[in-house]
Amino acid sequence: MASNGTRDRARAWVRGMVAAGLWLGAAQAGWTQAPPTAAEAMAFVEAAEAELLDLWIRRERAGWVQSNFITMDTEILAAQANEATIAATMRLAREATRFDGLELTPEVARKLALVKMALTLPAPSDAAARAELTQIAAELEGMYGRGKYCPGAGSKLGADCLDLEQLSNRIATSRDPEELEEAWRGWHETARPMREKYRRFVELANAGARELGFADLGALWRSKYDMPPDAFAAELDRIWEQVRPLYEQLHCYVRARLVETYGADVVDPDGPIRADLLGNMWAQQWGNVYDLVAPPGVPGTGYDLTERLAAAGYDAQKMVETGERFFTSLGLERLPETFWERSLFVKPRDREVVCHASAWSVDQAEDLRIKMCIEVDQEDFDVIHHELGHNFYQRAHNTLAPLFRDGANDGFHEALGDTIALSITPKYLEEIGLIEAEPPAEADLALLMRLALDKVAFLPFGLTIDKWRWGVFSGEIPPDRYNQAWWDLKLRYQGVVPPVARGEADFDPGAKYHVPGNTPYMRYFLAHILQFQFHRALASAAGESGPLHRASIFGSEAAGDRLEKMMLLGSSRPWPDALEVLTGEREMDARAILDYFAPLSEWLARQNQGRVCGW
Ligand code: X8Z
Ligand code: ZN
Repeated sequence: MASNGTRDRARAWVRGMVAAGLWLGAAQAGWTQAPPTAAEAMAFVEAAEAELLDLWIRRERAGWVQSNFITMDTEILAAQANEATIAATMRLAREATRFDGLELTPEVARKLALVKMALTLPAPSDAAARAELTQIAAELEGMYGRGKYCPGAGSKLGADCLDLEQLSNRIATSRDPEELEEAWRGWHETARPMREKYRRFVELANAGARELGFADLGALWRSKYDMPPDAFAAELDRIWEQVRPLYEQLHCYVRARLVETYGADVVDPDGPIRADLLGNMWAQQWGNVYDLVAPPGVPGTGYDLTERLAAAGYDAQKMVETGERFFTSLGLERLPETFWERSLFVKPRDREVVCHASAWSVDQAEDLRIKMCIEVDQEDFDVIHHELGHNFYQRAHNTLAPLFRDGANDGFHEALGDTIALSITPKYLEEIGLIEAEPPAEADLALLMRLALDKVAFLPFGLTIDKWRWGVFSGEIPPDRYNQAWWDLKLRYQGVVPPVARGEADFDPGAKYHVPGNTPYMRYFLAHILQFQFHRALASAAGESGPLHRASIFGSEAAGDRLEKMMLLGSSRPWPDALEVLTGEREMDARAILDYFAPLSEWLARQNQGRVCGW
């Protein structure tokens, strides 16, 4: 019998192995058997893929029903399906370490690596803790989807309770600072009850990440980019520094114009901008205030796409059909009939749904759908192309082995549809009869400004969400500083401030879908850089030689071929390979977006002469 000391040491060793994710128990680990072989690794991967595929499909079905019909029961069912997937993936990730150091084919090696970082939400192996975590995750998403603000007596927002779509419409169109402030505050109040749940969520998810051998959940998220996690973080900072001067010029100009509209009492001419004045609930895209900041003294774009869509009698269905037609014009197959039967295009009146737009590949093969509460406006016309981009990408990579049914990285997936939307140029709108004639060359500035308000303004926003989450996951941002740290980041990167005082009873991060929805966000920052690289390459493949903001790849099978070749790689290769197939380049590079906006950038610098920019 072993002495107490020996037993303690043995227990400590086992605990260490468990913590490092290396302890499988003697039988499972094949302790008593010969060392693992490459053939076993291949068999393991094959079995793992079959098991995961089945679990993913169950999870997608439960998730689809949950988001389309928010009730207590659907939340529980979705949580259970999620839990089963997480438990199996955690087990497979640990088992995969058995083959570490073996000489394997690149395909098997990549699949083993992908299994180890497949989860966005890892969970502790303790069954009760895992169930608690998935239940919280489902509840948080449900709380977001159900969120409503009920104004008090005498409110400018009226007497009825308002959902996010209604409040967002106020933020987009109202020019009354009091009304804007109330719509902003009202929505942000809905997130307060999420705070404690989120704190617990972080605790449990981190425990799961540690069981997989990661320092915390943020480290797991950063490991998915075919480079060391620290190198990825450094890459983001490098790209941000490339685009920061352009953003600061835009901020400076927009601020000056907002002072003209609202006065120096509302907008500090030298300071940050109030976040509710920029036309979007999160100040993430500013296109809705184009009318306030349009370049003066030069021809405008000559059209307002929202008005044109309405005037031409577009409804949700026609907007999606038009989007699909863009993709088929590139030579891609039409979406299956089931897409039209099973998608959700319009917000139902009789039940609660998660309106935040998403694209689904329910059976991980042909059953593609989008879920969206479409409104007939320019923003949703863009979002439709974004979501369809996911579906077309999914259909292409769903022909691969299950572990490769994904984007080259998540930024690629987010960039694809946006790339197509960059081709919604005047030339294209004329072609499909939404405008009568292309505006003259002098309207370029207006066109570039309209797009910069969405794409350039987004860049610092895209960075801050996960800068915040990475800090939260690592513990650098403790729960009693959640909200303060959030606004510190918004101020530093975006130069925006909340319209009303905030405190630690608030939980403003929860007012943005991806936080309660646990969707990593750096993908959108990457996408905003990549889509300009993609657009430049595809426009060239399509033989477009003019300025890129006038180029459209509509109807170009050459561009479609190039795109499809990239999509068909799924996640089977490191992303630089996929980037090379599409663009001939192997690095993410902000030059493309900077070149695209170069004429605007020069103009902004001239306008801002004599102004003190920054905040
Ligand atoms: O969440 C989305 C898509 C769904 S994947 C609608 N986007 C980000 C957001 O809305 O915050 C697209 C752009 C950024
Ligand atoms: Zn997306």
